[in-house]
Amino acid sequence: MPALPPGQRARADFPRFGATAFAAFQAPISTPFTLLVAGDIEPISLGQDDLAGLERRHQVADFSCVATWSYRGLTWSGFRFRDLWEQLVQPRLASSRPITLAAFSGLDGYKASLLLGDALAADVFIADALNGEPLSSKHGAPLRLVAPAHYGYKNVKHLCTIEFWQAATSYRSLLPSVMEHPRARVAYEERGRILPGWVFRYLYRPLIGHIVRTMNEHSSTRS
Ligand SMILES: Nc1nc2c(c(=O)[nH]1)N[C@H]1C(S)=C(S)[C@@H](COP(=O)(O)O)O[C@H]1N2
Ligand SMILES: [Mo]
Repeated sequence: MPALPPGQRARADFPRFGATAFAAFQAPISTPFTLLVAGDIEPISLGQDDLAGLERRHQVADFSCVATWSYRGLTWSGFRFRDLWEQLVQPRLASSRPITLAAFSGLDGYKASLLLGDALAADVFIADALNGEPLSSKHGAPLRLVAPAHYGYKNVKHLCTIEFWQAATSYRSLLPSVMEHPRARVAYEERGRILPGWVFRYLYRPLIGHIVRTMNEHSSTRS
């Protein structure tokens, strides 16, 4: 197996992780979902049938959380974000001003953004299944963004809205801006802003145990 990206350490399990403010959130499972596409475009509401018109894809990828843990070899299934953009969004764009940013929101209120160019990479998925099973509440039901080249915090779970913005200034980060790097590429250790990437290793690593425990405490009734 290739070496892990800089500053990452392999974990033996794939924990539920994230912003502890949303730890109590329980995702709806097996209810029909809608994905709202909005921003500097005519809003579109996409249902299961609209996504089902896109080619289903599978990929195996490692997952790298900014807090320095990685879990290797997850098999995701779903749709390429690029296919959604090209087939369902781009044909409806009215303005000739280019979209530069895609902002993703989860049903729990979590948000993160990617530069549109980064989101159009072939390995950026809107996934609905993990390791052959429908996504669990723990790992992002009903849909989640999967962007393996970017830290976990860009991989929004419980995805319900995608906003396409012409200017990055339309997007306000939920995280303190020092914590949300515009690109957050794992290979370049773009963990956050202002401080060099490696500094965040030492700030985040001591928090992993507490975050995993907090998430687990809320997961006893969750699949
Ligand atoms: N909706 C939502 N998505 C989220 C988060 C969150 O708190 N809420 N946390 C992010 C972070 S920091 C990480 S590391 C991953 C964790 O994904 P996992 O719970 O499947 O391990 O989800 C990301 N996406
Ligand atoms: Mo993370």
